[in-house]
Formats: sequence, structure tokens, C-alpha cells
Amino acid sequence: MLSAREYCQERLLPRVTEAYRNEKFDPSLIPEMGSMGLLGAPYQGYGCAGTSTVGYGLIAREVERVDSGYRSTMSVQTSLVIGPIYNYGTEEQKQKYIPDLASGKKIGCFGLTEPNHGSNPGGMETKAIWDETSKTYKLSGSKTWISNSPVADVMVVWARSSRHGNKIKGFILERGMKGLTTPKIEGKLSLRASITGQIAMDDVPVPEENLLPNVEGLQGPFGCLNNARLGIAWGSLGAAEECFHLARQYTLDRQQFGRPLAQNQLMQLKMADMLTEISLGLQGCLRVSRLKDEGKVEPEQISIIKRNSCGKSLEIARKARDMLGGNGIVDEYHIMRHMVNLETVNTYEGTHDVHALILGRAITGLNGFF
Ligand code: TGC
Ligand code: FAD
Repeated sequence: MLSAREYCQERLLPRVTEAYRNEKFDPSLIPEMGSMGLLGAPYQGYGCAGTSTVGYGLIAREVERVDSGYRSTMSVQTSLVIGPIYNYGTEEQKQKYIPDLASGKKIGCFGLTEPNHGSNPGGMETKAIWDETSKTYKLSGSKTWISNSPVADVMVVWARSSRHGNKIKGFILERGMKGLTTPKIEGKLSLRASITGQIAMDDVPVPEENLLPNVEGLQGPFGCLNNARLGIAWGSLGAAEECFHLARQYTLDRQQFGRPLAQNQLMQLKMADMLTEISLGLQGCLRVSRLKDEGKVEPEQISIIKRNSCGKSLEIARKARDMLGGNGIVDEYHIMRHMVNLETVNTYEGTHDVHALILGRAITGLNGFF
């Protein structure tokens, strides 16, 4: 059996440049990741590996060392699809959905963001109208920027339920339901190895048994995001580490002015700064993950590491790109791909500034959002 690192380096790395260049998502990745135990890793039972949070973070770091889009595919399936079914679902739902999602037989997606409500999901317009006669919820609305949606078999969708005082509830939708379409978003210049789309719902009849019964309100999606953001905090530093190593080797090999570029103090300062931020960032991830495993973590601690890792990784990728000169813009050198991917990673699951506002509110007790 390959380790997660070996799998990523031997199986994922050789295909990422073509996938990215041609904006081609490869669905065979999902069963492969499933057979490696990478999907649903931090959950117990139902075919999941049952790792610690630190173990999940280390997996995310290895996958994102290759590409943020591959980590996205994995973490959506894990934290945002298996996670809510595991934490908020009935025993029947867990048995029905999780084993196929963990093995990669089925692909999942998570629909929270809407065209008019990104940073502010509390404004959600998607509605679930209870129909007593057919015993179904009729879902109408539109979700956008949804990772995996065009290929997803299973969709966890958040909507305001008429049966629950208009509160936000989670629903499990399946491909093939009437009135459900998932158009792909074209033209992304970032995260091109991951597929992104919409979830368009026109009175989609969702059976009563597909409601996630054990959570209500924004706590539902945010509870899932706590885990996903933690994985991103580890993962983005994996991308940064890769940029650091590539730039180090390049500047050792490349001669200018009769000596290796790496001999210049300016280059060494950049590398010292990169390594410092990566090392401190990883220590933060380790500590917060251990707190999570001990049941002591606060969401604001996750905001600190998500924001820090993404912001610092983006800066590191930009610096590393510059160190390669002209070659830095070529896809075969990988760094620019990481750099533009990290623009997305710094934006989704709460932008850099939204996490600053979450922290600002916790620090001052004053709400800076509005
Ligand atoms: P606020 O008043 O703060 O909270 C509303 C309710 O939610 C609870 N809550 C949390 N619960 C658990 N964990 C957290 N982190 C929580 N944050 C809030 C809170 O206690 C409250 O509960 P209750 O019972 O009192 O109602 O809500 P707000 O409307 O003021 O929200 C502000 C803000 C900025 C915190 C929030 O809206 C936010 O985080 N916005 C960012 C949106 C976001 O992250 N979207 C992610 C979409 S999914 C995605 O991007 C996946 S990409 C994956 C990939 O491809 O890898
Ligand atoms: P906006 O909310 O419009 O923000 C635009 C800018 O305004 C940002 O700089 C933001 O920081 C700033 N801003 C917003 N509010 C304030 C404020 N109060 N004060 C100061 N500045 C503010 N969502 C899902 O539900 N599921 C997914 O699987 C998913 N996958 C994604 C994949 C990709 C490739 C991308 C790009 C996004 C994905 N998202 C997903 C959506 C993502 O979570 C949102 O893009 C993100 O939350 C930001 O929302 P927005 O794009 O609407 O930007």
C-alpha cells in the first residue's frame, strides 16, 4: 500500500500539468482516493479510515502539495458531504450514503453559496416548501461556485424550510431528481483541475427522509466548514512548501553573474522568510488540530490558521514565482499554477478579510460586518 505522500507524488503529480492546462477534471481520481482511504478520513466507521484531525491535515498537505484543486475535490467529499451526513444525519442516511462516498463510488458536493449571497450566507434565498400531500420538500433556488457539482451524484444543499419556521436546514439531493441541473462554470483561471458549477433547483421534490434532522440554522453549514477550513489551513501550506522547494532548487541550479542565484543575499532572505512562515504556520495547524481532537477548539482559532495559512502561502507562491524569472510563468515549473490556485483558496470558505472580521468581532465584541 502506498502512503498518502507516495500516492500524491507517484499518481497525482504526473497528470496535474495536463489536467490544469486543459481544464480537465478526472473523475477516476475519486475511487482512487477512496481506495487509498483519503475520503472521509477523519470519521469513524461506514468505510472511513478514522484518522485524527492531525492525520487529516497531513493528508490535505500532501494532496495540496500537488494541487489545490485535488485537495478541494477530496476535502469537499470529506468535510462537506460525508461530514454533515455523519454529524447531522440519521443512521439510515449514514448507512445509505457514507460507504459509497468514502470508497469514491459516488461523488458529492456542498451547496451553500448563492449568486447573491457569498460571504453572507445568512441572506440565503433557496427555499424548501413542505408538501404535505406528497410528503416531499420542494426545493427552489440556485447555488453557485459549487466544487464537484457538475459530476456529483449526491448534493448536500442548505435551504430555508417552510416546515421549520423558515430556518436553514440541510437536504440530501441526488442526481436524477426532477427539476435539478448542475451546469459547469467555464473560464476559470484558477483551480482548473477541479470542476466547479451551479446547482439549479426548480421545485425539486426531495423526500422527507432526505432531510438532515439533527441541525438547524447556520450552525449546520458552519459546523462542516470548521473541519474543511482546518484542512485548508494544512493544505495551503503544502502548496507553499512545494513552491519553496522548487524555488530553492532552481536558484541553486541557475547561474547568473557567474554564481548560483541562491548565493545572493536577497534570494537567501526570501527563502529564510518563506521557511519561517511555513514552519510557524504548520506549528499553528498542529496545535489547533490537537485542540480539535481534544474537543477544545474554538471556531476563531480555525479562522486564525485558515487566514494565516492562505494569506502567507499566497505570498510565498508569488515570491517563489519571481525567483524563477521567465520560467516562473511556465506550467511545467508548477509554481504559477500553485500561485493562481491559492487565489481561490484565499477566497473560498471565508475570504481573508471575512476571517479578519470574524476575529475582529471576537476581539472587540463589535460586529464589523454591517
Ligand atoms: P453569525 O451570527 O456569526 O452566526 C450564525 C449562527 O451560526 C453559528 N456559527 C457557527 N457555528 C459553528 N461554527 C462556526 N464557525 C460558526 N460561525 C457561526 C453562530 O453561533 C450562530 O448560531 P445561532 O444558533 O446563534 O444562530 O452569522 P453571520 O450571519 O453574522 O455570519 C457572519 C460570518 C462572516 C461569520 C459568516 O457568514 C461566514 O463565515 N461567511 C463566510 C462564508 C463561507 O465561508 N462560505 C463557504 C462556502 S463553502 C465553500 O466555500 C467550499 S469551497 C471547498 C473546496 O472546494 O475546498
Ligand atoms: P463576496 O462575498 O461578494 O465578496 C467579495 C469581496 O468583498 C471579498 O473581498 C470579501 O472579502 C469582501 N467582503 C464581503 N463582505 C464584506 C464585509 N462585510 N466587509 C468587508 N469586505 C467584505 N461555495 C460553496 O457553497 N460550495 C463550494 O463547494 C464552493 N466551492 C468554490 C470553489 C471555487 C473555485 C470558488 C471560487 C468558490 C467556491 N465557493 C463554494 C464559494 C466561496 O465560498 C465564495 O466565493 C466565498 O465565500 C466568497 O463569496 P463571493 O464570491 O460571493 O464574494
